[in-house]
Amino acid sequence: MGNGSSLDSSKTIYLSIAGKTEKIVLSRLCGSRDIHDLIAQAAGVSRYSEITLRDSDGALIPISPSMAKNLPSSPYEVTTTTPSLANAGDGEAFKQVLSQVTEQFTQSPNMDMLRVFKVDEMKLDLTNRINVLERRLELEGLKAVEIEKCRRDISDIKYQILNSQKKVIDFNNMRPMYYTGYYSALSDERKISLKRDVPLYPKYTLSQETVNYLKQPTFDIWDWEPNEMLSLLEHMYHELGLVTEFNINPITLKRWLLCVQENYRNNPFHNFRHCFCVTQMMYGMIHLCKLWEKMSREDLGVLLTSCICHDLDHPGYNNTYQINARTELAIRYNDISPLENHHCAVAFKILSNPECNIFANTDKEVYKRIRAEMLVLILATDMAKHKDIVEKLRSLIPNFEYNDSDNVQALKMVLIKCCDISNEVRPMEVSDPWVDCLLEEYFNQSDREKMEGLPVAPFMDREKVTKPTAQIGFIKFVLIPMFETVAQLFPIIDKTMVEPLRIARDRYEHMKETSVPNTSAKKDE
Ligand code: 0WF
Ligand code: ZN
Repeated sequence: MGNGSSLDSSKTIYLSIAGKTEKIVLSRLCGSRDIHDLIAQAAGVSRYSEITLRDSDGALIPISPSMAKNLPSSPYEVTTTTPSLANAGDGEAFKQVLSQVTEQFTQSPNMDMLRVFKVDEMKLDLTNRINVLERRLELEGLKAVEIEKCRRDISDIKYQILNSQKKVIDFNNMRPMYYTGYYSALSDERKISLKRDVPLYPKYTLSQETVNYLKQPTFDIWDWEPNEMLSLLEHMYHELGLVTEFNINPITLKRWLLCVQENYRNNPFHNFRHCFCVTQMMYGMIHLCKLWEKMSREDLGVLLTSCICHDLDHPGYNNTYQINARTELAIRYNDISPLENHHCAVAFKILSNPECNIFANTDKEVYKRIRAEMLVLILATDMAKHKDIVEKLRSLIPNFEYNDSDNVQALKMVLIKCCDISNEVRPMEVSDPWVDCLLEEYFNQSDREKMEGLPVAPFMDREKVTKPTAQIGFIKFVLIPMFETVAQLFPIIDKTMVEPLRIARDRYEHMKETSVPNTSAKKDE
């Protein structure tokens, strides 16, 4: 165990860090960057810090594998400089951001116990998110453009936290804190790299009861943890015969699902649970309508896969925001369905990785068809096209032909749209929290729009919208007419989906009539 003998594979260097002597052991394989990182670690600073070493005479010691060994009695003096947030994704700078935003909470004078509890929860959440970003910066090393993206993500988190302060007041007791997924807000390149591998995704044995329940629109999507949702999605592919149809390697299916999950962000609404919810509703509709009697397995695969991918990497701010704020997405897609185009792009980026490509074993022509169909279906989820898409199907119904691919495509477009906005079809206990989640996301957006001087839609404005007002018009004029159209082709939909919508509409109307507006309550006092 010599210190740097030529026969040794390691070399010990002594450092003086803030008056304390520390030692690092360098393997023969260490490069300059590794040594730099080791010193940074010993000094407790980010790897992006600049580090200077000097010997006892004050001479600079270059950090390199050939740096001279030293003795504990003459350690190298370490000085570090932390780059600013503007030019690097430094851990210290992130911590500054964290302390700034957490200060906002502690300065509030009227904090009751519940609020303190919720604020602590949110602080923890913020800390976790920042840790994830920090860890990625540390582990992966980022290019300037990625650091910039991370900075924007942190700014997004700041907005969310600032707005959640109001949320605590608005949404106390309205919904339990659900785990909404893994926070991922990284650049396109790193998004597709899978962070967890398949062995980390446990195998669940699904009971017959669960398997049957999964086919119902009444399925409680809140009951399941992220890994369980993955297993349920995996089950759907096997059960519908899609694994056989597309000759999917079962491990690839698992990997793909994991990768998809990691590419949903932890938004209040547009998160992996929403993806699961939409896909489960599609699975339910496939069974309710016995769609395999009318469509090919390939169609079913396209429907299910489009649902799973339809909101990939949703940033939590809608197309109107993207366009008005002139975001990168709006610029990239020339204001044309920027989000939906992005969801498609991320979906096919994931599939471009052979390890995650569930369609890798299909013929070129089949893949081409699947891709074209998925693009059509995911793009159809842009609500700006709602009227045209529903009217198109309505016009085809009198002469509907299942062997006409244009007719079937029009139906598939409406089916994915139905599933995407179908929360109110579900029992009240299941649908109700979704409204809170969506309003939370909307309020985040409108608060941001106000701060940035952008136009604000009234249905997103916390000063103007209530749950009944948000839902009544949406159920009456958007949901019921669309589901009634589908019910013309599949009468079972009337009892199983339209009827629950009518009940939800009546419930919200009753809620509206019986709720006392805040302003009049104040006047009466
Ligand atoms: C809150 C309400 C609303 N309610 C829902 O149940 C639901 C499901 N999906 N979505 C929903 N929106 C949206 C997520 C992204 C697109 C669709 N919104 C609808 C809005 C308030 O009010 C209206 C009502 C009619 C027409 C336009 C907006
Ligand atoms: Zn969606």
